Amino acid sequence: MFTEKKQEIFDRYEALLAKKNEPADFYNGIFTRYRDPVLTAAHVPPFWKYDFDEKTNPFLMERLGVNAVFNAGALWRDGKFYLVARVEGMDRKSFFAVAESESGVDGFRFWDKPVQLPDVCAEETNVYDMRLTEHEDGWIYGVFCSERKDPASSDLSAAIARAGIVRTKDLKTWERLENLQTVSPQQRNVVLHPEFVDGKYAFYTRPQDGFIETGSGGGVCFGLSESIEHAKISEEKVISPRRYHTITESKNGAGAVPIKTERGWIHIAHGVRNTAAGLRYVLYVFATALDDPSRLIASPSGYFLAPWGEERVGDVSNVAFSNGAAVTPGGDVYLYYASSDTRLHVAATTVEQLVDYTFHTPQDPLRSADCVKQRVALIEKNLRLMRGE
Ligand code: BGC
Ligand code: BMA
Repeated sequence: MFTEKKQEIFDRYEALLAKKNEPADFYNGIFTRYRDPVLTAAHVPPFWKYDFDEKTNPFLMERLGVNAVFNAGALWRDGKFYLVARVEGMDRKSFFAVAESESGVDGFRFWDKPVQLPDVCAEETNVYDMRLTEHEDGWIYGVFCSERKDPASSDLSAAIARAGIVRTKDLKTWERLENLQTVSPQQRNVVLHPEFVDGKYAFYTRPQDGFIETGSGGGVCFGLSESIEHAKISEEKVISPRRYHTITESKNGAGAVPIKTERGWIHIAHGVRNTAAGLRYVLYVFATALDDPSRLIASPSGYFLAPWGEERVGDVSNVAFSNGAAVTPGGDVYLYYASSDTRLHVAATTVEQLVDYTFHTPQDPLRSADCVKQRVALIEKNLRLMRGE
């Protein structure tokens, strides 16, 4: 019974990993969605959850369950796709784990053990959302959110979020550096730019006043640091502002490491609005200049990707979130996005399509009257074409 059950657990796990993924029944010309998520709690190796010793676990119970696998940093290297996913135990704590695949859309298998970051701070309670930056200095950096309880507050859910920084050459050995220092007391969604800017390390930040509320935080910012070992930014400039009655009204934050194209750096970020049903997270795109990555040069209107169908439902429903995209030398882009803080999906596109989307999607005119004018112009053009004029 024990042996059979154990065999069944492994068979089911191997069958899941062997399952081929297919494009979903969805079209927008911008990206291809895939039918199945690329990582879920079921992709976690059984030996991370069960105790396979019949003496200590006669009922073959899960002893350390996994709740969800989502928000992942991503990298393409030497023909393979690597994800550093956020794995969340049933105890609500998350940790990082590397999964690799040949195709980028299926077959993601976790390495035998999760990442064990150097434990440098007793107060650090939770870590999540690592962005992987292959920097021109030769290191792969992981910038993630390091969270602790706010000691100054009696509210049990009051926390302080900071940007933790680690580096590695092989995703196996990780060196922990000092947390990023900024003027703002809270930082989440910090991303390291892959190139030096004026000889300095450049970061995208998201200053905020409170743990959840951005308060005076104006949006996604850009800042420079002399050092990466003691990263410190004294000036943050807003590059993608939050705006009234748009998808970024409540907050926004950098997502994937910006993608370098001939037209500019393309950023895939997230925007949040508040609703009667809670926060709604969607992904949006903007571009900054190659000669000055802090200068906004394109801002396509509205969202790029929003939760769709079953993606809408999960632990934190109505959330699409991304902190990683893998770009191949041939210009294919695999954007990894999580739905509702529960599972990880892929959207496939190309650099060429992203450039077209970014630079040819009209901007948000910010008012209904102008939006309808914008749409009627498109309709009239199409009607003329359809009439053969
Ligand atoms: C959670 C994150 C969430 C953040 C803000 C953290 O405690 O782990 O998933 O983004 O709170 O709500
Ligand atoms: C955040 C992020 C994510 C999460 C999202 C929705 O602020 O940092 O970890 O996916 O909220 O809960």
